[in-house]
Amino acid sequence: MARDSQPRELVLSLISHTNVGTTALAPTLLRRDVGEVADSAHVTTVPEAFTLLEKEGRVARLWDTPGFGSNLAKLAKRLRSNDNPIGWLLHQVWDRGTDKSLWCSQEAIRNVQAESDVVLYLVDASQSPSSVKYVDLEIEVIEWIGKPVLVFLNQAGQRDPERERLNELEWRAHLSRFDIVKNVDTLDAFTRCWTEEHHILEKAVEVLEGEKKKSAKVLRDAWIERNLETFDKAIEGMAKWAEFALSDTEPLPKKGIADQIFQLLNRSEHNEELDRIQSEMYERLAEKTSTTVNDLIALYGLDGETAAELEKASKGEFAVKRDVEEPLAATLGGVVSGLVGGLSADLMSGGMTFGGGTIVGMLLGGATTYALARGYNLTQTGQNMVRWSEAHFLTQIQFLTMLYLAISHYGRGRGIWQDPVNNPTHWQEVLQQQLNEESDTWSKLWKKGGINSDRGTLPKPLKKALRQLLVRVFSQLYPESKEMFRR
Ligand SMILES: Nc1nc2c(ncn2[C@@H]2O[C@H](COP(=O)(O)OP(=O)(O)O)[C@@H](O)[C@H]2O)c(=O)[nH]1
Ligand SMILES: [Mg+2]
Repeated sequence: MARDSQPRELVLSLISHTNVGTTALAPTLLRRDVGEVADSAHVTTVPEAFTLLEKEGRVARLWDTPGFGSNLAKLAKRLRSNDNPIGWLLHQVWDRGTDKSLWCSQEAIRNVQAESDVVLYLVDASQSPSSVKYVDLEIEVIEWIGKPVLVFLNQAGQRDPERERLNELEWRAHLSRFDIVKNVDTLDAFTRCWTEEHHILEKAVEVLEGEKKKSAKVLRDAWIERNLETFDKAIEGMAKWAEFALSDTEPLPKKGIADQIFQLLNRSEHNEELDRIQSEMYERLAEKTSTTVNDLIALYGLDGETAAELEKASKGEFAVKRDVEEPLAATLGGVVSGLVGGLSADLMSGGMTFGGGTIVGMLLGGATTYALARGYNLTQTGQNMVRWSEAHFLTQIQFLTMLYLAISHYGRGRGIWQDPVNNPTHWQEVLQQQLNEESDTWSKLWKKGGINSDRGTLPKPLKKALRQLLVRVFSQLYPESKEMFRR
C-alpha cells in the first residue's frame, strides 16, 4: 500500500459532499490554478493529486476528489447492514455517465481507502448540521475505512469571529459522536487567512504516528517558514512605500509666497499653486500605492490588479478609501472646502509642514506658535517645502495595511483579485486600536521623514514598525497562530 511504504510522503485528501468547495480550496492552498470550480454537482469527476510542498525529501500531497454524491444516502440501509460495506461499495460497477453520483462517491471512497493519511472533510458552514443529513453518512463511510478526519467549515462568508465560533461549536457538538473526527475548524477557501493554513499540517501532526508524524512536523515547519518569508517580503514592499510617503516633498514657489499664505489664512482666494502641488503629490503617491499593492497581490499568488478598481470604488462602498480621502482633503485642501480651511485645520492638528524661516514669520501668530511648539521641521533648509502630514501618513498606513489584510485573506480559489467592497469591521477596529497604541513609534517615524529625511535610516525602523503592527493585528485576529511569529 502506498501510504505505509512511503512514510516520507504525507497524503491529504480533500473530500466533501459535491459542490461544497474542495476544488476551490486546492488552488487557495497551492497558489496556482488547478481543477474546475463551478456551482453545480460533480464538476470534478477524477481524483487529482498535487504537490503541496516538499522539504528534506518529504512531500505533502493534496488530493482533490470528485466528492460524494447525493445518491449515496439511498444506499445507507444496505451499507449499514453489510459486513464489509466498503468492500461492497468499491466493487460495485457504476457507469461514469449514467450513475455519475454513485461513481463519484466511489471515487472519493477509493481515494480515502488507497491514498489518504488524513481526510480533510469540508462542510458547508452556511447550513446548520441538522439540515445537511448527508454529512453523517459520509463521515460514517470514512469511519468504516478508519482514516482520521479533520473537518473544515467552508462557505463561511465574510469573516465574523463570533459567528465562526458558534458555527464551530455547533458542528463540534454534532460530530462529537464520531471518534474519527479529530478536529473542527473554519477554513473557508475564499476568506481564509494565510496565517491559518498551517493548522491543517499542525492537526495532521497530532493525528499521525511514527515517521508520518515526523513528516507532518517537517512539512508544517516548512509551510510556516515559507509563509513567513512571504510575509517579510510583503513588509519590505510596504516599508518602501512608507518611506516614499514620508520622504516625498514639493517645493513651494518662492515668489509671492508670503502673500499667498497670508491670503490662505485669511480664507481668501483659492490657491492654484497649492492645488497643483496637491494633485502632483497625490498622483505620485497613488501610483506608488498601486504598484505596491499589485506587488503584494502577486506575492500572495493571486492574479489581478488593484488600481482601476480602487479608483472606481465609490466613497460609500470602500470604507478605508473614504477614510483616506477625507483627511487628504483636509490636509492639502479639497476642491470643495477650499484650501484655506484645510491648511489651518492641518496646522492645528500638526499637519502640513512648511520649511523656511521667512514663511514662519509670515504665518499668523497662533498657528505658528503652535506649529513651532510641536517641534516641526520648519527651518532646516531655508527652502519652502510641503510634505504629507502626520495624520495623512497614518491614514495611508491604515489604508495600506487594511488592503494587506484583505490580500492575506483572499483565497486564489475565489478567482482573480477584486478590491474589497466591505472589509470586516473587526479588522478595522483591531488595526485602529493597534495604531493608537503604537502612535509614538509612528510619530517618531514621521518626524524622521520630510525635507531632511535621511533615506538610509528609514527602511529599517519602518520595517520593524510595520512587522510589529501586523504581527500584533494577526495575533489578535488569530490567537492560535501567535506562536508562528515567534519563530
Ligand atoms: N463563499 C464560498 N463559496 C465557495 C467556497 N468554496 C467554493 N465555493 C463555491 O461553491 C461552489 C462549488 O465549489 P467547488 O470547489 O467546485 O466544489 P466541489 O464540488 O467540492 O469541488 C462554487 O460555486 C464555488 O464558487 C468558499 O470557501 N466560500
Ligand atoms: Mg470539485
